[in-house]
Amino acid sequence: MAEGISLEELQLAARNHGMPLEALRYPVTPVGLHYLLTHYDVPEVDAASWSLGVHAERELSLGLDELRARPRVELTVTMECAGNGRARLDPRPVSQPWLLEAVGTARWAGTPLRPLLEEAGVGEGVVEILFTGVDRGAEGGDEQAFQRALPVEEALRDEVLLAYEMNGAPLPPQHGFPLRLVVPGWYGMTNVKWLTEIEVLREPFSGYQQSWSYRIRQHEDEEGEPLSRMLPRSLLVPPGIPEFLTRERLVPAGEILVQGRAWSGLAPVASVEVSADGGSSWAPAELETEDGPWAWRGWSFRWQAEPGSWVLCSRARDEAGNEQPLEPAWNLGGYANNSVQRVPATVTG
Ligand SMILES: Nc1nc2c(c(=O)[nH]1)N[C@H]1C(S)=C(S)[C@@H](COP(=O)(O)O)O[C@H]1N2
Ligand SMILES: [Mo]
Repeated sequence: MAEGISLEELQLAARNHGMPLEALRYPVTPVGLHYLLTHYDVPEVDAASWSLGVHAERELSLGLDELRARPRVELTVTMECAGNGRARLDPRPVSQPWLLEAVGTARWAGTPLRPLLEEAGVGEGVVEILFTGVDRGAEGGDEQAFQRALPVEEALRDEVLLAYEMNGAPLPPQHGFPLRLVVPGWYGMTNVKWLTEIEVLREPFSGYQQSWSYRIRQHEDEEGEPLSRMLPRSLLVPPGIPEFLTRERLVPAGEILVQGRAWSGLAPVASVEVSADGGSSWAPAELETEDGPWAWRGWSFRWQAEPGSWVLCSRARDEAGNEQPLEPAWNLGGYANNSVQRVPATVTG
């Protein structure tokens, strides 16, 4: 039997909240319901004295007004923490103990990164672009700023944004005010909040969040594979009403419209299937129209709920043929557990 959640994990969980699954109803997650993950503290940033430094062939420094005066792009983007699903692994990797709710979709507005990098001149031999946040903390025994690098060809993709607005308002403090990176399709850690420096690198970045964290590996002495794009996942709005403590569902018998959303950072969602018997038998759900290539896709399923005990599940497959597994694959950091959601429900006659 897995060990209980420690007070240290609870301390992280109380700071970094998830999106309640009933908020899957909204195609764009209201800001306060979007999940939140901050490794250190939410920093205090004074927009008037803040600037973005770009260190490439040329050195640029831009204030918020200068960034806002550049071409503006809006994108609906689903973001999921790479640790989503971690708390279900056994043994449980000790970190933020997400169950399933570390996801949200926002309407991000900002200016594309690529023209700015081109103006600064990326130069020969550059392999990665490094992004540094204002926030600092200690992790793995070292004091550091939150930093992540992207391969240069990924950083130059058209959809990568320097975002200053979320859902039509300036970024709130907890989501990265005044500026954050948004890399559609990639797991959450890529989207550096409170962004203040961008730097070209001729060697791969070896900082903590790159060479130690966010890698799939079985042992500490293994280099492992870096995490990048979100694996396919589908979640459903738990139907009926919850029992307070267990959150198991009580559902009246009859036709129930089960609704959910599905996404994959690897390819468009191709199909979603639903099971009411814990994954023994599956039937196709109906897909809604999509809101661009980077947003989750709504789906629905008409369930003829008969009295008894059921376990509702849904699973997504993407156009590249990636499908959610029924059982999780364990790794040291507890990343990318996209195994299917299980929602126990009692149907009453
Ligand atoms: N500067 C900075 N950026 C950060 C983080 C952080 O702690 N500091 N957390 C990352 C992680 S792990 C995730 S999952 C996302 C969460 O974004 P959100 O809190 O806006 O949902 O931000 C990423 N960007
Ligand atoms: Mo994350």
